[in-house]
Amino acid sequence: RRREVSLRSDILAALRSAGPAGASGEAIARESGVSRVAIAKHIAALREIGYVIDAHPGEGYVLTSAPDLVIPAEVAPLLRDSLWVRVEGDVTVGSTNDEARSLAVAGAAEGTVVVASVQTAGRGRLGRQWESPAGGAYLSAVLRPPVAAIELAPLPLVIALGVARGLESLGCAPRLKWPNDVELTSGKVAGILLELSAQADRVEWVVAGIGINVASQVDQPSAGRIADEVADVSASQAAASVLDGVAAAYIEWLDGGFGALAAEYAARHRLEGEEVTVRDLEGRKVVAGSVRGVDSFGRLLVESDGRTVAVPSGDVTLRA
Ligand code: BT5
Repeated sequence: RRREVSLRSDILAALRSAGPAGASGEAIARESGVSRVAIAKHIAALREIGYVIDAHPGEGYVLTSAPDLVIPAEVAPLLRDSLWVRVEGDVTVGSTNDEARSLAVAGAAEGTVVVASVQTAGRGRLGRQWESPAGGAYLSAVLRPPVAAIELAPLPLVIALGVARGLESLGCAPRLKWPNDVELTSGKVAGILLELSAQADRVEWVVAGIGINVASQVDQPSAGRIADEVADVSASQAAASVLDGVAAAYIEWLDGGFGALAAEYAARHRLEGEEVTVRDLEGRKVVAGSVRGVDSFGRLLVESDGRTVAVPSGDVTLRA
């Protein structure tokens, strides 16, 4: 399967570098060490998912147009960080988190990623729905942090910061809303869903799911998208940039704890000084007051009646 992904990305690279001159099936076959029949089979599969590949007798294959797909063959060659060891996925997937979870349970290594262009059953937290139309990037990464479950508390913030770094490398100016919302001026541009399995003293796996609105039209009043801020960002490039941002933030957190990232998180935190109400995930009010930052454990500091409360998790709303 991994061989298939790299073969398909080799074929796309050969077609792209040949341009209008075209690349012969024979030359591609020779270079990638497979048969011409295998190349023809992959060309047919690429056509099926929207690549327009002309075949000119005597000259070979010419790629005349390519869809902007978030598939392994497009994303894998763009990834820079060595954390990413394996890329799975397809044009359309139910939920990349479900796929990544199955891979994790089956023993997939840290750094395995599942990518998709469309999800038919994209999930948010607490059984909420994540709208996942074409034009977005849907990603789930298998992580195996060598820590106890209790140490995972700041991980949502670490992932959010990594997503923000990736978006910055694309030219966006993201803001963070504790704990793990990533916003642009137009609204929420990315959602993060962490799922995990742990023993008391040891985390077995974490699946970090990330949905990014690249150029997608989402039917949500509070949704933003990259295309409103930066022109001509491909969904596959957005996927790779975000994954590389996440890898770097994750490694820095493993090495230095959230303390090493706290200042960078704070600099992008848009709740600083705001009057907020924090509720737990069942909707019960935890505290209301003004935000005084995020501590080195990733807890939100809220000043209320002259004392400061450190909140480990919850949902924040701004008070009018
Ligand atoms: C999240 O949930 O923000 C986490 C979303 C994680 C999605 C990724 S995609 C890859 C991976 N595979 C999955 O199946 N999931 C992950 P939450 O904080 O509960 O926010 C969900 C709420 O955001 C919904 O109830 C809507 O109000 C809103 N929403 C839904 N789709 C949206 C979108 N595309 N953009 C912005 N907001 C959206």
